[in-house]
Amino acid sequence: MKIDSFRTILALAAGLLATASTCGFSYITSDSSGLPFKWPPGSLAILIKLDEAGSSTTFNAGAQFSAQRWSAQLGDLQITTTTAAAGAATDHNHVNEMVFAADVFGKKFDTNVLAVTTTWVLGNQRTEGDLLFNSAISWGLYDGPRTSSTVDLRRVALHEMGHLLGLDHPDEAGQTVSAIMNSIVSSVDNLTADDITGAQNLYGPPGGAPANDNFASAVTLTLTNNAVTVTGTNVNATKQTGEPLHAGNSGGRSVWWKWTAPGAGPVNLDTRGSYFDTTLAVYTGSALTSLTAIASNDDLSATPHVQASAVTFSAASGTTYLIAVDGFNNNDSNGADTAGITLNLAFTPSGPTLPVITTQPASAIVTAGNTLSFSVVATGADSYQWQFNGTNIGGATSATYSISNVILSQAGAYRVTVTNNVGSVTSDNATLTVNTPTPPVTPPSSGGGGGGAPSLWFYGALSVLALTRFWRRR
Ligand SMILES: [Ca+2]
Ligand SMILES: [Ca+2]
Ligand SMILES: [Ca+2]
Ligand SMILES: [Ca+2]
Ligand SMILES: [Zn+2]
Repeated sequence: MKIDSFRTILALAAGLLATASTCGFSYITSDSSGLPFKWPPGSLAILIKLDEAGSSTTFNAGAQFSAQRWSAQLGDLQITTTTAAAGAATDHNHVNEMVFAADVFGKKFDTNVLAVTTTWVLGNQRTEGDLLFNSAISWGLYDGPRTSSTVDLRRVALHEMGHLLGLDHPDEAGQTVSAIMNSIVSSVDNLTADDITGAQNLYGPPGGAPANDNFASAVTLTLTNNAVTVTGTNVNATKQTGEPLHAGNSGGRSVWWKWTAPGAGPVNLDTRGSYFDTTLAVYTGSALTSLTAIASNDDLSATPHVQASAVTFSAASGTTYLIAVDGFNNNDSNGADTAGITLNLAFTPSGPTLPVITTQPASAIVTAGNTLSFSVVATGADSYQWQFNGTNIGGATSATYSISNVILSQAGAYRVTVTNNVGSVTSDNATLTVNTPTPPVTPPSSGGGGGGAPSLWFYGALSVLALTRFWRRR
């Protein structure tokens, strides 16, 4: 059990209202795994018991408002609330309660403490939290600058719910940011960008599955100086039919990256910095159901227990590696663990390497008669050859290929092969779409007549993306 306090020291409040300049969120972490404690996906139910039966106070509604503000920012967790007449909370009864209390389950509130959140955990998983608001404080409900007469319950509820979610005090972690999660109540009356980023690292942003949920949507890793660190999330990700078990674990919420080795040499790949118990696996192959396993890992260390994953493998020049990151699934009915991912890849080429395309050519839509250019950015490139529908284009041997006075027949797939003395790599296809004026269509006939033909057509300005057309009849 961890007891956490929210202190009020008015004399210091103004000096702490610095503008956010760095990300300062921090977490309540497990001593054994170092990972944040968090709730599994789904609903986090809080029983709010702040208003006396028959009283006219509206603290329950204020706390519900705060719960809604958090829920609106989260991807796979929603705080749900029910209310009941004011009463005591019970420690370790598997009900998350929010109450006014004269003490913390028999222990006195420390001096100046407004509220306390007590929590229980099992492994990395939070199982209960009670939010105890000091009944000796004069509480109110208001926005804006805090006053000396009453303390706004809504902002304190936001703060304590942040603890329930897993956030700690950034100011006590040595950071200077504007945050509802700072340890001293201030004029901050709503969630700040820092609070939201901190919570979304644990529960993901609102929305559906991440863009790289499916194997076919693996995101390409682009290395700089032979290394890259990317971030992502497996919140709301899924497992596809036929998908292999990554690191031998059932998982269930995988996301994918891919990387084409520009040369031969050892690769170090890990998920250090992720916010949950990951699994990691590397494959070759083009179809999800017929992949060849190259390397996989669940926990990179048993003692000390590090639940991030790490693999090393020997890359072959020109081979594309598919990288899956999933959450460890301990089959407790909550599915695979989820949260923000950090993926680190470092490559040590043992010899010269192929060119590396760092910016792929982009698809374009143009109107006939206009000019367009396709460009590629590649490191280690000696020469370029552009292709149209798979056939070399004469003279198109620079990093940029321009077409002036585009005609309809030039619509199609463009790509570029980039070559050096080790070999060649070919870019992704970029699609050229050519717009032309739409031919006239027969307008609706009037009355019972025999199809009145249009007398006059006007074509509005043709732009790259929009075609505006007007017509009228005599
Ligand atoms: Ca309880
Ligand atoms: Ca997936
Ligand atoms: Ca793990
Ligand atoms: Ca689990
Ligand atoms: Zn606090």
